[in-house]
Amino acid sequence: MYPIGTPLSHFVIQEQQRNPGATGEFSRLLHHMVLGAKVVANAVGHAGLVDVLGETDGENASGDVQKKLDVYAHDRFVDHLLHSGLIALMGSEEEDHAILVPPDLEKGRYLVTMDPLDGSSNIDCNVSVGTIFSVFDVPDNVDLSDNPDQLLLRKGSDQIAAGYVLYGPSTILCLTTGNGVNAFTLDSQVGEFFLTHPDIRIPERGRIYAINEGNTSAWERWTADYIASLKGTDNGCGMPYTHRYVGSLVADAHRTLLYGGIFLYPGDRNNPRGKLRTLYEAFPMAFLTEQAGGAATDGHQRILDLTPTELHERIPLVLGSRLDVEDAARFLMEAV
Ligand code: P6P
Repeated sequence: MYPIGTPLSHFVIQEQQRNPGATGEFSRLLHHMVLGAKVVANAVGHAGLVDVLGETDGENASGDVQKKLDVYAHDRFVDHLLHSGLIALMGSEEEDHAILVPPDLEKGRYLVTMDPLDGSSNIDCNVSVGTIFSVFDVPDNVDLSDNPDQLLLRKGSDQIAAGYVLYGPSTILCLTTGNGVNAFTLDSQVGEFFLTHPDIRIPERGRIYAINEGNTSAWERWTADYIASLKGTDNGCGMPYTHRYVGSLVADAHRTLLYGGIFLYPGDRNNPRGKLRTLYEAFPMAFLTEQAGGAATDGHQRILDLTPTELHERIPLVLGSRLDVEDAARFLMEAV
């Protein structure tokens, strides 16, 4: 375990040295991702002062109205990552199709999928928002120009790294490369992230549940019964859970990772596939949660065992403390 205060740059190099075959390319990729995060953190922090609030007249592939900061964040991350010379292809919530590396830029071996700014409905009222990303190795012997969207449709367990940046009271980068989860806090005066949450382990059970109660009337029976159990004493804690819901996946997932409990965005009668996207929301959050000792399913199956069939596919998401996710699964199985 690394000592609190370890600079991210030291952590990345020392992790690289732990992997004999490491070429240093992933370390360089992370550097470009982190540079994008610092630039976006600065913009988010000044959103009220410069003209990046409000909506554009565009929509993304999922039909969400694009906020100016959505597009700004997308443009910054795409620019920094494509100029790294380490990218084969990118996928973004803000782009209908795979993003190809322009012919004048060097290509690399990594696929990056991301939600450049998640929670954008919260931006204009100064509630925490975040960036979510996954990294995959490009498969061998593929023609990147041959159906690039299809190349991004990887299995969740193929991720080699995943992380999020939470733009909140402080800016926190939470990262896994498959050897546990570590979180770093940005010292904006120094311009560097420093380790503040080494080796995060999610409690085996928590006492907080997060779900949009506004969807109660559309919930499937199992969801209604499970949530009702959390409000009473007939549950794993023997007492009522607390409800917390930010409406920004990164904020809700970060709290769940640190405090334990469960986050649910299940399918319901209005939206059988729920709302969250498989590739750049569920996959990275599932990888991080499992690496911290928790669990993540679509209600039935382990998220990381799944492979999306289209770039912006939606999926129900249940993630958090292992025992809480198991309890929810029992309600679902009993309802089948
Ligand atoms: P609802 C934000 O728009 C987002 O994509 C996630 O960050 C968040 O978990 C979810 O949607 C909130 O959706 O329907 O509860 O507002």
